[in-house]
Amino acid sequence: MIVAVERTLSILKPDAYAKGCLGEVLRRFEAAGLRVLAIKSLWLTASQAEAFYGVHRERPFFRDLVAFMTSGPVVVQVLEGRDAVATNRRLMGATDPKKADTGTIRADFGSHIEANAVHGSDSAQTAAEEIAFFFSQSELTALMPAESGSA
Ligand code: 3AN
Repeated sequence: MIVAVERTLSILKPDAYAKGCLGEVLRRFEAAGLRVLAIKSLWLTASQAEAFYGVHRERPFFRDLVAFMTSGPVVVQVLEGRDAVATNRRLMGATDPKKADTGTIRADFGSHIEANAVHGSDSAQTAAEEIAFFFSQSELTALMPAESGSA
């Protein structure tokens, strides 16, 4: 099987931030071989949350989702590694924490389908769009070694 080194966008949601499990969740990413390429904390505005979850605009839970995502600070990070999109989704578990496999992040730290601790891109294409939503090109290259020969 061919596995690709790729990037994915991960969000530690307001419930995870409030619970104080940020370190443990990041530890799980790293233990699974995902490197944190860029990371920052922020408090989403309603228009940012609406734009980020725009694909769900017509869903009945959209207003509640936006309210929840703007209820406190979040941490957003770009994870890089082999098969990063699938690896992250495997670590997260199912959207509904009650249906998530034992030992997954959502099973351990999620409360219900809305307050489910983490977000992860669902495809490489979505990941590229979601990464660009939160991170500028210079933020993504900040951890690259300086060009050889430069002072
Ligand atoms: P996932 O985050 O697992 O890819 P999506 O993309 O289907 O799930 O849903 C995006 C977010 O919308 C979920 N993380 C969850 O917070 C919320 N959500 C999804 N389905 C429901 C639902 N039936 N009721 C309330 N919130 C939902």
